[in-house]
Amino acid sequence: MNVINGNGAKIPAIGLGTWELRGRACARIVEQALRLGYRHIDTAQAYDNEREVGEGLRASGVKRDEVFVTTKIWTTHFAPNDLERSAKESLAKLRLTEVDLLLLHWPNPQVPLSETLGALAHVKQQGLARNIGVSNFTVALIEEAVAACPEPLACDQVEYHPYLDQAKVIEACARHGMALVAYSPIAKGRIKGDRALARIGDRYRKTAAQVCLRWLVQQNVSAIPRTSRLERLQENLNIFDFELSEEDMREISAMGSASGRLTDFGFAPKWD
Ligand code: 1BO
Repeated sequence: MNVINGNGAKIPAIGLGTWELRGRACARIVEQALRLGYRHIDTAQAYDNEREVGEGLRASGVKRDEVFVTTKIWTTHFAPNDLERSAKESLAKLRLTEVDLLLLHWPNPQVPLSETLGALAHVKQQGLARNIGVSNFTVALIEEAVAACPEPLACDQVEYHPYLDQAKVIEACARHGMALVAYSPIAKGRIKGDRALARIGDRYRKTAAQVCLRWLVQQNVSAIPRTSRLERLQENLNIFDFELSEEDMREISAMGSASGRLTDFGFAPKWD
């Protein structure tokens, strides 16, 4: 599988997102994904499924060091001592000795960012996370984080799909050697009915969702589509045997705007 490099972290280009997957269904889809060839699983404390992600990982029989596992610390655990304690709690739930990537899930202006990043770096220095990074950070927050963090940041994980223009965040990540990881990469399923993407896909015998994922990967973005269906798992993985033309890439990029965001909360930062 292709990998995306984020300050030395080798992040598989396609991963399984697990937001809103719970219980047995979550464990089963993680197991199936790994059996199909996925090598990147994304979870978070807030998803309430770290235990099941760990179960799926063990049930798959795939060796631990072949899988890239990401989890994220929730914002209420950003005070330094609490961050370390809650990272250990995540590892206990996953039944892992370390994760491949540990992220701050959302910015939290209530706790000084430098203190939170110091604690995150310390977790890495103890060997509990191979890489660290951030999620839902704007350009200004990326700049602040890079300046304050004693360790390199591997990525910013943000919502990104053809309907949302993220050019500024992509540029900031590239400037600092960070990867961009895209959540909701097929816009919560809306891409599947997109006629322009389906028309492009016809030329390559690919679906609209495959065109969309390919468009992300060709920009050096890692994408973590979520699905609970086996046939979709396979579809989302079959994007490495074709290449979109520059014209197709441009046409898809032109679909994005600032108003295409699907995930927003009262506690979100002021987006770029
Ligand atoms: C609250 C979850 C957003 C995507 O990780």
